[in-house]
Amino acid sequence: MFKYLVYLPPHMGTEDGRRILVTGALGQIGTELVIALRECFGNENVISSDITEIEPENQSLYLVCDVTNKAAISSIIEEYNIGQIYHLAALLSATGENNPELCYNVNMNGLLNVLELAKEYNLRVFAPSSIAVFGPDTPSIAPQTYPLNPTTMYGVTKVAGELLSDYYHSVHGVDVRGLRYPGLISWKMLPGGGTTDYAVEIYYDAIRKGKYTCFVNSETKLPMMYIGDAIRATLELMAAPLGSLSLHSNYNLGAMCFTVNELVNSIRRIIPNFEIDYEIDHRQKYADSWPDSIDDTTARLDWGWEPEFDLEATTEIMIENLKPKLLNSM
Ligand code: NAD
Ligand code: AKB
Repeated sequence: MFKYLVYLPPHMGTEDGRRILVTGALGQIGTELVIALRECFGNENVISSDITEIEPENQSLYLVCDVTNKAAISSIIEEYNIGQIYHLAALLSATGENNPELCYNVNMNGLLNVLELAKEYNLRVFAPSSIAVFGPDTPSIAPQTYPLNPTTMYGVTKVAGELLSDYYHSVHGVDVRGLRYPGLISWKMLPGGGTTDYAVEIYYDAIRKGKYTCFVNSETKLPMMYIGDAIRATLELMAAPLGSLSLHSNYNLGAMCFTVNELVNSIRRIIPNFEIDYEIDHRQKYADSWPDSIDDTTARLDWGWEPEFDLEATTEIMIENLKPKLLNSM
């Protein structure tokens, strides 16, 4: 059971009776966040949206919405009486570096549209950031406050997104909150084109083939988190009283950090014959520009953040859930 339910009883509806819109809801986080939000606030109160058309049988409370189209978001807000947006639509680091212009357009103009509409319709907003805000000059344990000099377009949009969100909070009073998520590990949906994707793909290939070819080297160490912790952190931050927050859009959020080698060893405890080899590509450079670990003291002090899943627990959950899913589909 998620801890946030302690102070968010299920199916209570939202505080102001207006609905929640999730953008980018078909992605790695959205897939699980929509389920959790519906558990908390009731199915009918959570509208999921993304840029893709989906099968008719899955269309209930799903809308196609391109976040670069402000009028499209606006008409959903009006028609469905929206009071909060969890704004997940984005291009991640690897996809973003393949198409930096599109990355800038979706990540910046999408957020600007959401914040402008939040000002107009008095909406609360969750707008996630990332460990990708940090650059190669950051110490290996990234402090909460440090000069942000990212070297990817994705990182540039995340830094600018934090600043833009803080601007809308301080100048227009918009209640916008965000977390610097680490790389997220989940089994319901594959990640959508990031650098930390190896930490998910490895479990899929360990189960399907007993072998994984990794695109970053064995000593690559990054901050990571199991999706259950990330979803709970999101809901806990959004439930925290505004007055308790010393930051808004840029909370460092940590859980665990490990090298690829350590990840391989944790998988070998369950799949002893698991093999790994390496074909390093451009994503090594992005990984090397990010910190090994992240100091999340401010999140712990302000709203009581505490992670639950370590590497061993994550590996157990991943293999336990992926095994039936993958082996049944082979
Ligand atoms: P994802 O790539 O899995 O999902 C993003 C979704 O956005 C996709 O379903 C995609 O179709 C959609 N999208 C793309 N362009 C769109 C547009 N123009 N309009 C509407 N939808 C569009 O990403 P995710 O992992 O779910 O990430 C969600 C948020 O969390 C992003 O802001 C990301 O930067 C942040 N984040 C994720 C991670 C992670 O490891 N997953 C880590 C740090 C931060
Ligand atoms: C990526 O690798 O791009 C994301 C992130 C850490 O923001 N998973």
